Amino acid sequence: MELVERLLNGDKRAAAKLISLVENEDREAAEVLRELYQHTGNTHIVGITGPPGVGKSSLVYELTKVLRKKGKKVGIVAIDPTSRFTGGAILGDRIRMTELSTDEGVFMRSMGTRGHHGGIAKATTEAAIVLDAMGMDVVFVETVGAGQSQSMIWECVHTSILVEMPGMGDEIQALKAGILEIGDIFVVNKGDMEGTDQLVKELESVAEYKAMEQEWKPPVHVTIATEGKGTDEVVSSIEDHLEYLKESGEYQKREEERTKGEFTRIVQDLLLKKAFAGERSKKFDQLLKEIIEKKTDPFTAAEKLLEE
Ligand SMILES: Nc1nc2c(ncn2[C@@H]2O[C@H](COP(=O)(O)OP(=O)(O)OP(=O)(O)O)[C@@H](O)[C@H]2O)c(=O)[nH]1
Ligand SMILES: [Mg+2]
Repeated sequence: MELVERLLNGDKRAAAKLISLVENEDREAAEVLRELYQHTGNTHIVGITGPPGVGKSSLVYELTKVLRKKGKKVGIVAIDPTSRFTGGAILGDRIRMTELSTDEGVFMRSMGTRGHHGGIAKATTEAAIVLDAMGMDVVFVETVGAGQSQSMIWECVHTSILVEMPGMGDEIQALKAGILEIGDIFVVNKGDMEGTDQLVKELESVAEYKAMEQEWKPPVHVTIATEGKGTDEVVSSIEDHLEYLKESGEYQKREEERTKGEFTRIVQDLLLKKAFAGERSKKFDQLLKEIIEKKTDPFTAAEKLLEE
């Protein structure tokens, strides 16, 4: 396929087109991903998550600038769990996108998930395949952290960065309450705001706690993304983390987990498609009617649907 050829040569327009195909679940998409898969495995996938408005996009923009100075090629995917055309922050993203879009070594893209089940994981994985095949050294995946979706992203990346800002006490409570597995690097952005020191202390205690269970102790960084402050240090930690992953054998483990998640999702997708394909879609409607009329229950009906 010509598009694939062009992508493998680093053509950004081809990348944009291919991601659209994938995003729209175009018929060609599966074929494209199949072809690209063998060209993947060289990208460092870095997830950036945190509450709305903490400065994730601003931070990614600055981190990208630092990486570009080091000669690294960077892919950026902002994944919006709801509608990607709403909200003021998107406008900001757009402006930055135009600034970066003239750089041949940067590819930036927003993706919607249309509320699909597992949409974030799917979008992340598929965009990463395209950008990896394209030869990007680092791919940032920005997602808004909100409970479930926040933890899902960790399964699809090598390194995860949790961004917080001062004055978000509830978030830390949530961290302490049990989502401790997330975050290889902690960033307190908006370090120009009051409450920074307190938040750093709290995150450091979370990091200490994590260090009791694992070899890697998450570093805590303070940044002011809007002024490009503290971003060199974050980039160093991103590089350190990759080195740690590779030296400890953890990289291989994460790749296996990532692959397992990906494979599982593809099988689920396929099963779901099959459940609704052809004659089955009629059978589905018929069974649904029976469930509604209380002639059967959804558990029995589901088994019946997938029987043959
Ligand atoms: N004071 C201050 N403001 C910042 C800093 N970083 C970002 N901002 C501002 O915070 C607002 C949100 O920044 P974004 O980078 O869009 O934040 P985001 O986390 O990507 O937001 P969503 O994608 O909507 O969740 C913008 O108005 C930024 O200019 C900072 O370090 N200090
Ligand atoms: Mg953003």
